[in-house]
Amino acid sequence: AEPQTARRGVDAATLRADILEKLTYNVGKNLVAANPHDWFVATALAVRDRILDNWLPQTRAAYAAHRKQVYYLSLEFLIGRLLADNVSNLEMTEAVTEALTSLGAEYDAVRGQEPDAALGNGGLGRLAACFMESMATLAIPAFGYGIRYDHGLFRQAIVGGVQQEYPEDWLAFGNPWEFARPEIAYTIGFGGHVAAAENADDLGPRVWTPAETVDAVAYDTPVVGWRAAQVNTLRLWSARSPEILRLESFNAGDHVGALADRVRLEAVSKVLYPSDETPSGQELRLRQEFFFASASLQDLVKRHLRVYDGDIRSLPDRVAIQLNDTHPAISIAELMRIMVDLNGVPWEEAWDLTRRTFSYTNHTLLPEALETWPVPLMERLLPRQMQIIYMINAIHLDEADKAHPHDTRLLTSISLIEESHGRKVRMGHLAVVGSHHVNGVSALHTNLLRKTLFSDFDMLFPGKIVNKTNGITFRRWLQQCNPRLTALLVEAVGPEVLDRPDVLEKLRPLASDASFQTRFMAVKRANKVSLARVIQDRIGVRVDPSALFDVQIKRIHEYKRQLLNVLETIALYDAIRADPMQNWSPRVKIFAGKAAASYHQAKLIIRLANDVAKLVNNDPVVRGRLKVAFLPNYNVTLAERIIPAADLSEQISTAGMEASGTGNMKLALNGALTIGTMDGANVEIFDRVGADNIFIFGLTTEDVAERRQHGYDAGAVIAASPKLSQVLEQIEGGVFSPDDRDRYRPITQAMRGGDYFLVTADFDSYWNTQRQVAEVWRQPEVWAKSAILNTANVGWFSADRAIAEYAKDIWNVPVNR
Ligand code: DL6
Repeated sequence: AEPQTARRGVDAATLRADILEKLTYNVGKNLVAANPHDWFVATALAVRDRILDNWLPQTRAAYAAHRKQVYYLSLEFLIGRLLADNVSNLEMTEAVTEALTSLGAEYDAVRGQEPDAALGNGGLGRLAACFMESMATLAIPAFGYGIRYDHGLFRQAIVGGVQQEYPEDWLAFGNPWEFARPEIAYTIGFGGHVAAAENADDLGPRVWTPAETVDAVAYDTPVVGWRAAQVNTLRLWSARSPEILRLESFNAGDHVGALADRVRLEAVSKVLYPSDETPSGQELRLRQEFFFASASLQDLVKRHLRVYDGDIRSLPDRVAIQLNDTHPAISIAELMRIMVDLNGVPWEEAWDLTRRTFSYTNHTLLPEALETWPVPLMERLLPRQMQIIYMINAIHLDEADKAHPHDTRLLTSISLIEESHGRKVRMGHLAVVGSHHVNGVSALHTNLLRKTLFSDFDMLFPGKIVNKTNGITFRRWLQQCNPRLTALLVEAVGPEVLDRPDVLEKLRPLASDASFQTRFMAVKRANKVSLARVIQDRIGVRVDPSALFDVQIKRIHEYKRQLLNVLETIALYDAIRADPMQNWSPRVKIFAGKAAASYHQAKLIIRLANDVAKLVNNDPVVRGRLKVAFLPNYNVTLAERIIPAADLSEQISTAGMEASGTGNMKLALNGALTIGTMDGANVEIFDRVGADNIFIFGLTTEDVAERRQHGYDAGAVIAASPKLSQVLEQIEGGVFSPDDRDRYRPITQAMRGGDYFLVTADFDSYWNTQRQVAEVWRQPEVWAKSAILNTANVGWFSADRAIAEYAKDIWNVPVNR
């Protein structure tokens, strides 16, 4: 047996000694010189030692016991800060707090020093982070694989109402959680040519000689499950040029040229989501996808061959690979190459093994988000993978043709190659064909997948498309972000609630209990006071914590319809000004979110929200009744401040367009009532909290389809709505942009034109429902009861439930809880 190292103590005194030691010997500072960031690093390193005590033996034990491994491939992991996550999951919060206090430091301040790791854009990336934590909690041996971007999602500043993007620099002061593994590196090829071995048939192996290569180097971050159930690994790849510099050029005086190749090759892991609007940006994106897919597959296949004595045929029994969206879908062709070309597996068998190994999650029906790659680009950059895709497609179409002869419509629809607007590879189709299961992320979304986007595949492969409604980790989105509510819940229903979300249901009878209502709303009030301070500090707007906090926090996108909310804000402003003495429910409209740098319409919506805020917040007539706050630089950390303080959760997307949403779950869990359309997971939230505890409005998915099909007449709808007409006229008249009347013309033109997102169609319904919200807000007991019932009824949206479903229905791995 291997000698065991002594496990580190987790009491405050031992931690104190260790933090001091780390400060001295790792950070190189003493007590006098230490700044708050030094304390963060020293604390993180001391905590990391405790993680290692579990991580190394558990990882080894999983291999030794031949437990099936899950590999979660994702181009995004929106991790946020890790200190509180790790400390809390190791159950060391009190000890760390005490240790730091005894050293004259404060835990909250130390936590505040950690950069927010934003290796993702939004819901998809945050889901990946929640799922990693849940897999560790359920003791499923798992690796997350992604890219270690030097620069994550841009930092957003709002200057004069306008979004400005600045590079984010999370690694500037190092990253105490990760372990660089320069010895774990794989060669990733691009371009070049392909040669057939002698006598090889169409399906036989080929020899690919890439034109250039870059190395993928591993950086490992441990992922700690709740109560340290298991520690898994997030392995992120960083690009390293095989050649450090061209010494010859350097010595000849060409200092920049000597480094040029290196800079170009290493650009692969520089930035999250480079713009894909220019041809070069697009190529870089494809390089990123192949880079991390190939590195991850080489790594996991190597591990598999080592653990299972070189038996690649057992891969599907021992390994489940989940493709998070189509970004890693090229893995399907790459695994085929690894099997056929590098391991001598015959094509048919390799294809069977591949399909039994992969499964794919679809996160969107939006056409612009469905990845396709121009065939010429693929042929140039990934020539062997493209040959494999052609072959997969030929066999796939042949089989379909045999089952459904003479159906050219079907063949065109299911082909991996789109032929109509320049030939393109459809990555979604590759993912469907190469996976044993495909899942949508809410019941509605999955039904739409089956009925629309993938209807022909659903017919060809019945049962392949399944639903796995998203979930969120309650450790971060309740226990850590809302300690006040967590303490109240533990007191009310018992500490089991920390392990079993269904225990939340015990709150139901307390929902009508006056004294519990008072305590629940006192927690909410305290959280609102904290948020009011954040708002004051960040944007200098004073808000009253007794007002209704009406929150819309998410990426800015036309389909998410922040615009609808802004238009309603203007209408409310008009109504208050017209009759200030009416019994208005004071309200604070809180917005936060980033728009893609090149998405002009979304950036214009941000500007409008800020222009409206400027006018409203400075108008004495509406003082005490309405405030508008746009909080800049929305990220995981800011979400953790806003969500516990929200009264109303805005989930108002055009029906059929939001695949699921997960912010809706976080807000409901923290006692916010939802105002929303019947879209994404709102439908399932409605089912669970009940019609009395949610505000539903607007067109249904069917209504939306019908309007779009038969031509929607926005003009007539606007004309029939005096409120909406007035709002649009005000915007057009320059009320919110006196210096530039035309500023918002693209927005009003979109409204008066086709209004694809049907903002105008839903306006009156939304307005009326907001008045119902105000009516309920005026009855504090009714509101409190609903808020409690929201928390009580959304335990099902735990990521543990979602992961348990994936484990049972898709991955075929046991869960340990
Ligand atoms: O499944 C996670 C998340 C959903 O909750 C959102 O509704 C959905 O919009 C988002 N999808 C994407 C897809 N983008 N691309 N590609 O981010 O996924």
